[in-house]
Amino acid sequence: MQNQYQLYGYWRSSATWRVRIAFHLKKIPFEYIPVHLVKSGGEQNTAEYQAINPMAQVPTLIIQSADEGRNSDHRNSDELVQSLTQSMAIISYLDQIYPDSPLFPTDPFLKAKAIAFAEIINSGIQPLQNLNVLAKIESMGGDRNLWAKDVIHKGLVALEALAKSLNAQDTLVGQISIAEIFLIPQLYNGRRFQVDLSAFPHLLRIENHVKSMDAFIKALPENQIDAQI
Ligand SMILES: N[C@@H](CCC(=O)N[C@@H](CS)C(=O)NCC(=O)O)C(=O)O
Repeated sequence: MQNQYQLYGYWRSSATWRVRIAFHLKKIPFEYIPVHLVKSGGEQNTAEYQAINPMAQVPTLIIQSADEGRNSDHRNSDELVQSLTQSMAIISYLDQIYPDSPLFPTDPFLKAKAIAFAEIINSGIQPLQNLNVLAKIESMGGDRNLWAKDVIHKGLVALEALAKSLNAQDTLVGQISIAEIFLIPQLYNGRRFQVDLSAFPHLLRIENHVKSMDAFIKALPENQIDAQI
């Protein structure tokens, strides 16, 4: 089976960034297709894009496979074209298809802790500071930057407590996992919204450990073809 991957994303999207890290950790080739989230009201809001992602969000992964016999979104002769949304689902898929460099610990308890850590970000922080939420806060007369700073700070407090409880050293659970994949983009957003990160020594130690790794460098926003620095 020969898979070809197209990743629809945006350079500064933290959810896309997670998937880029996973691709690079696993050394899987992929094509990156920029979706500009801001220009002209946001390309994610076009009918064409919403046909592949009805939530009007990035990332979306398109999988072109020469394999036969699977459910597909549509079929071109002997080629299957499938799509996936949600960074956690995409990363979990890649991890099962490419089991080298596993991104989930095998120990059930540590696996659950790594997922909990990632989910604090995935469901407890990022959705509250997403672009469309900040625009809504602003349209209701609120201060978008203060709001984002507050929700990120609250989540990072919980992440630091979780890391401390595991006596985390260079990684959360003793290996690179979804915990680091979700953490690094969230710390970037913390800095963007002026959260004081000095109160989170365990998180900074983990960041310091992974930030010089090739996969994490390649996945950085500023290293993407659509980066606007
Ligand atoms: N839970 C989703 C989150 C996706 C998401 O929120 N994407 C943001 C960028 S990080 C987005 O596309 N925002 C567009 C908008 O708010 O209009 C995932 O992990 O893939």
